Amino acid sequence: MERVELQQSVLKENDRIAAELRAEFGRRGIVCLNVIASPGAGKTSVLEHTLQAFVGGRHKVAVLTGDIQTERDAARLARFGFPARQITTGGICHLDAAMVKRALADVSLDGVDLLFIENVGNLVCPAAYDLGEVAKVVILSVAEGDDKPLKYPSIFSRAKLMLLHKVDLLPYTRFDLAAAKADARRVNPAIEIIETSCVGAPGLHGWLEWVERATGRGSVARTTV
Ligand SMILES: Nc1nc2c(ncn2[C@@H]2O[C@H](COP(=O)(O)OP(=O)(O)O)[C@@H](O)[C@H]2O)c(=O)[nH]1
Ligand SMILES: [Mg+2]
Repeated sequence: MERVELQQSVLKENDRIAAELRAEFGRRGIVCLNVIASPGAGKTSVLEHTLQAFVGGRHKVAVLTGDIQTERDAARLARFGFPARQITTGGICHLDAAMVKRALADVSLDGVDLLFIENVGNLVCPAAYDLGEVAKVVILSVAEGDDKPLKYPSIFSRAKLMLLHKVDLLPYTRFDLAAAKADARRVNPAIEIIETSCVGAPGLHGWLEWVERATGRGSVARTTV
């Protein structure tokens, strides 16, 4: 089989399992968000703060976290009392729907209404794999450079939301916020954009409100900054 044909058939099988997952999430009333970013952009940190914000609240959250090696992120995320499960891909640079399905076999989804999936740190491969999510969320930290939306258009064109993260670091970088937003909108005119920081202002309020809207209405209202 030609390489291209093989890739197409892998993606087709992935889409079939992702459709099963989406149907299952729909039946259970689970909003699934697939969080994608480079290594170190702040995926686990954002999810830690998010889980902390939901402790004792009306949502029952579960989280899957993908990494090539180590269970470290699951250990960080398990501290908040919600089910947290690591998927170790053993070298594969993205999560696929079959990995998510296998991991969920070990997680009780009873009552869960919000499922976060932290994808493997990578702006390229995870974009191609549907995991049954309601939305892909891309995190771009200001430490990475404002050229990323045009360099990695595939993930920015497929994401419903971009978090412009670590804005507390803006004074120490040459990151051009306006250019990054304009370029993200050039590849995806419908992308929503929220500025966030786990350290200083503006915190994660905008993101938490967005998540609330995603769960409350099952679809996500438009947010712009
Ligand atoms: N200054 C700053 N550092 C952050 C912020 N969010 C995360 N970090 C740091 O960025 C590093 C990578 O974060 P992590 O959540 O592990 O990133 P991941 O690899 O995308 O999961 C850690 O040292 C975090 O403390 C932020 O908003 N501002
Ligand atoms: Mg992480």
